[in-house]
Amino acid sequence: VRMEKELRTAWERDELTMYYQPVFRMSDRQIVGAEALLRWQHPEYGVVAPSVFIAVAEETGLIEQLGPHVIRKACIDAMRWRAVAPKYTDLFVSVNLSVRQLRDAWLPEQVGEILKSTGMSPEGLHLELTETVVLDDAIDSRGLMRRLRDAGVKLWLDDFGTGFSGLSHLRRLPVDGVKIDRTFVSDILHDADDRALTRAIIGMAQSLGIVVIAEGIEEQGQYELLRETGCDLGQGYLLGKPMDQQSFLKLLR
Ligand code: G
Ligand code: G
Ligand code: MN
Ligand code: NA
Repeated sequence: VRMEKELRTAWERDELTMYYQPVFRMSDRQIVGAEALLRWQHPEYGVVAPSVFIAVAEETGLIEQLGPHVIRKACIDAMRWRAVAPKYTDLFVSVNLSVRQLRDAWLPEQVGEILKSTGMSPEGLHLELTETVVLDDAIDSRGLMRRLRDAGVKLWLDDFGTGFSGLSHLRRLPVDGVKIDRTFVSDILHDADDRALTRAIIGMAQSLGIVVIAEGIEEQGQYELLRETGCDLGQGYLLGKPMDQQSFLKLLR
């Protein structure tokens, strides 16, 4: 209850900040975008992880206000990255969406309004959904996903492989890309099964014509193996940790 109250005022008190983790093109290691990751800098508890407060925000319905705030802020920040240099004019920003947000039938309209008012190009906004969201029967997720794509934004399937329900359902989902979960990436050099699964995901994505992103790349060897296997994009501590807007702008410069 206390956290709920505090979370309610956290946004107004500027305690919630957006961190950005750069996403790289594997072939030439150029930055092509960044994932927005929310942080709560609490005056007493210190940094509260999103795994804790996003759950609270979902249970209390606060996410319905917080969600659009996050998308808007991400678009505003991305417009600033794009102004840094000509080679960055197409940088994308990706935002994580929770289950509850996808239950909100107004989401596509809200997203449309945010794009218009911030001037962000639709294809520069990527939304990350998890398999559990997509497979939730209580939501018309496919209908919502189609409406979002009609607005021009890109949809990514996050944490792919964890809710493993077979690669085949990927074919039926209206998504533009998949993110290979970092639990597979972390053992890719030592575990033949994880390597095989990663290869299968990449092969499947290629045949469907969708983008593959590997997350959690921590070692040079993992990077090279993924690049050789045909993975398009990557992120991870090896390449860049989540950082605040100021630091991200500095990195781009
Ligand atoms: O870096 P990290 O600890 O921030 O992220 C932990 C989890 O919190 C990830 O699963 C990430 O998807 C989620 N997360 C981070 N920011 C947001 C956000 O703005 N909205 C939602 N729904 N989830 C987020
Ligand atoms: O669920 P989602 O994929 O949105 O969560 C991203 C999470 O992964 C964030 O908590 C982010 O801080 C974390 N992360 C990003 N890169 C790495 C990495 O290289 N190693 C580890 N262990 N975590 C990472
Ligand atoms: Mn994510
Ligand atoms: Na993920």
